[in-house]
Amino acid sequence: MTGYFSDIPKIQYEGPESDNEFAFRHYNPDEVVMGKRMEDHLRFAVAYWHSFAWPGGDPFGGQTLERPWFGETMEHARAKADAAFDLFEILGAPFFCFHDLDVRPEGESFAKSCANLDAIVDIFGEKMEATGMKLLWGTANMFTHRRWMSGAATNPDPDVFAYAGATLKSCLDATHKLGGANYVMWGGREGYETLLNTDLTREAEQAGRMLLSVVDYKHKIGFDGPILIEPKPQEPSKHQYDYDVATVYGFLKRFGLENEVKVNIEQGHAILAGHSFEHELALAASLGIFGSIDMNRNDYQSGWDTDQFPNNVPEMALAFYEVLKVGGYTTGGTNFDAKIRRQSLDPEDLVLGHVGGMDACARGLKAAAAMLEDGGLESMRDARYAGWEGPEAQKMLSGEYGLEEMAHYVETTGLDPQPKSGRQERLENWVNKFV
Ligand code: XUL
Ligand code: CO
Repeated sequence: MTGYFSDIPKIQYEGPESDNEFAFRHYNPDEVVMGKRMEDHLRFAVAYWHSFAWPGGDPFGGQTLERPWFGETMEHARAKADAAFDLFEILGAPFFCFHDLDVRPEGESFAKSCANLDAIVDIFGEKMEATGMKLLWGTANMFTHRRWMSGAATNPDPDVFAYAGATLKSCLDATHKLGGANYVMWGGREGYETLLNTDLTREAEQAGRMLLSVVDYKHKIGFDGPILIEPKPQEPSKHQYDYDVATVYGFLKRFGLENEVKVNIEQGHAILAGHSFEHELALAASLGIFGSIDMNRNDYQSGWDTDQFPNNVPEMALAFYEVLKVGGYTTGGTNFDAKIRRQSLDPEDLVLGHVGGMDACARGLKAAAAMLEDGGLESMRDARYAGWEGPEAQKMLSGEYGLEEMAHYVETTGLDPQPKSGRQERLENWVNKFV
């Protein structure tokens, strides 16, 4: 331990009755849920940016947090890595995630920035070897520096497009070298502020071309994790192109990438897009593109991305219900793209934010497993669609019956369909038995 977290013990599972705030009450890594250890189900990851690089700013005020590793030198970056791996160890989270900019200082040139990243990657490699930590995903920050203000791949300036390609290459290389399980692309500036200066057609072609190049390069270097796109409707762009799961799927189909690229779904982004989290998860599962989760709660009133640690167990239960239904994560995991509040100044706050989030997810997972094992929801849903098993229904579905045949069927049988209850209250009460 380097000192920053040295007063904080390693968090252990003590069970629901424990009064120890530095203990898990529900997250018990070895407990078996539906045939799999909880740790292997949940695959928790700590996000480097919020926990180690975020200074506590909001749209109206700057830095509130003070950390000994804040600063733009390699020495600071090494101290940050030491503190980060201390936190990983305290939490016992098996994975972490990072952007290039979170972990290394920006150099005076692109080559210098790459050299800084390489040096940190070597340090990460040693620390991962020593601790058993794994990388859930790496990514490029192509939204903070002013060069990205008009987009990265969708920039009107081809030089920025080139710089984005070079940046993506360096971050894919770093992720590959560290054995990352996935590579994420979130395009915060891939969108626009005003249509008055924006050529939508060109920008979509550019985004598609860049994604094709990323997929080509991934195969070339033998990176076998999936590329994940993280949808978000807006912020910082007024309109972001990767609006939601449905929009991303349309984009992937357009460029023939629907079998190559999946999605990283963030709870808060789903809310901003006007969806429920479980809608986005269920849709991704249904389209065969579910990849991973950024598990941070959004404030329902604020209208912007508050990135809070999850603590709403019923919401977690419905989310993990979808995850379990699709067979669980493969390469994906539960990344806390979550930050403490800007008034939460102490090292304990950072630890307890994660502890609470991990416990909320564990409770959600256990409730979801109990719901699935009970099977009540699925049988009630199946019953609702049971009519589709009938011979005429099958002919309509297969296309054997077109509109004329349907008209003939209705006329000859004198059909008069009667509405049936959707039973929502009954279903909500059923869910409440488990949470
Ligand atoms: C921004 C966001 C990002 C991505 C990675 O809202 O969620 O942190 O997860 O770039
Ligand atoms: Co995110």
